[in-house]
This record gives sequence, C-alpha cells and structure tokens, in this order.
Amino acid sequence: MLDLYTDATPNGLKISIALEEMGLDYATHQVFLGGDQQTPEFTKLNPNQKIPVLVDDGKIVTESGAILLYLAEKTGKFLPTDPTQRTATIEALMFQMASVGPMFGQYLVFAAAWGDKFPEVTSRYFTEASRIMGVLNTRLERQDYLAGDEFSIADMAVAPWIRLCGVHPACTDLPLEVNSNLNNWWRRVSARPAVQRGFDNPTPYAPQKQFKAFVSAVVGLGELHKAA
Ligand SMILES: N[C@@H](CCC(=O)N[C@@H](CS)C(=O)NCC(=O)O)C(=O)O
Repeated sequence: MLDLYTDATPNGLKISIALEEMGLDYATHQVFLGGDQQTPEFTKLNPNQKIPVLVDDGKIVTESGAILLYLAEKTGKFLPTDPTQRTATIEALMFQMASVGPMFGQYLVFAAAWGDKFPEVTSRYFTEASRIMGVLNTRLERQDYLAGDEFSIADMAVAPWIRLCGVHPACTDLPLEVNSNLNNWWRRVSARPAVQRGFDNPTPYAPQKQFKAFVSAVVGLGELHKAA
C-alpha cells in the first residue's frame, strides 16, 4: 500500500500526478502546512518537516525528485531505459529541483507572503523565475516534452509550477504566453486526464486559512518563528 503525505502545493501535486499517471492505488493524508508538518509524528516521517512524503509498505521516501524516481523505477514507467534519454530525463528533473522550484518558491515568498515588502528582492526572484521559463522554452524548441519526445517524470515535476501562472495572483505576470514552446507544452501536459486528476488531489484548504497559517508557520513572520 502506498501512503502519500501531502498538500495541494506544487511539490505535493507532482506526486499526485505521478501516482495517477502510473495507475497506482494510494491513500492520501493531507498535511496542514500551518504547523502539522512540525509535529513529532510528521518529523519522524521527514526530519526536514516538508511534504511530500511517500510511504511504501513501511519504506519512507522524502524529496519529491527522489519520490518521482522511486515510483518510476517501481513501475518501469516515465523514465526511459536508454542511457541517453534516461540522462536527459534526470537532467531535466534536477533542473526542476535545483532551479524551477527554489526560484519560483522564493518569488512567491517575497511577492505574496511578504506582500512585496522588499521590492528589490521580489524583482530578483521574478527575473530569475522568468529567465528559467526562457530556459525551459529553449529546451522545448525541438522536442514536445522536457526530456525528449516522451512525457516523463521531468514533465510531472515542472507542470505544477507552470500551472501557478494561471492560478496564483502573484504569478499571472510571469512570461508564459511569450514563451510559446513552454505555453504549448503546458497545454499538452495539462490536457492529460491523469495530470488533471493529480492537480485535484488533495483539495486545497480555503485560501485564507492556508495562506495565513503557512506564513505564520514557515515564512518567518509568526509566533512559531519567534520562539525558534
Ligand atoms: N525539496 C523538497 C521541498 C519540499 C517543500 O518545500 N515542501 C513545501 C510545500 S511545497 C513544504 O512542505 N513546506 C512546509 C514548510 O516549509 O514548513 C521536495 O522537493 O520535496
């Protein structure tokens, strides 16, 4: 049995997409990121106190990139066996983990959580997230998917971040339409029924509850941080 500890955030949704695309049975345990990630029970699953976490018959896997690789190995799906294509897939996945996620994440922290209190910092991350979208656009010049001609775990990793351009108020100015290869890729990927099911699991908490609690617990503006 697969147990997914998660929430409706980009890193969590990557894994919902993978589980849906791979046709695996799993139970979803929604973690409220307003502090439940800091409980002793959750910290036992992930000492880094972040979702997602996958538990496969007692085996715990953390870090969304590692979980995607684990599931791809387990099912033999969405990670090519050909060495060149496999390397391209891992390369694109690492680019997501090291660049797309952290830069979009920091942009959101300064644009939304800090309410653009430090415009120079917001601008630095907006510029960097925009540049990264250009890199993805270039990668997609001669191929339909991020690692080649086949949809892979690299596409699953990037999709929830690009989705933000349509759903998060702070992200609507990010340059999706002008990066037409990336925009076309987004249309292709987001049209997949399993990707859509992944985006819907879990159902997000009400935005006010989610946002306030997350800012308080995580971003350094709340009681939990003062005590630390
Ligand atoms: N590198 C980690 C990052 C995970 C991560 O940042 N998760 C966020 C949600 S998207 C989280 O749990 N934040 C809660 C916190 O930082 O306390 C991964 O890819 O799994």
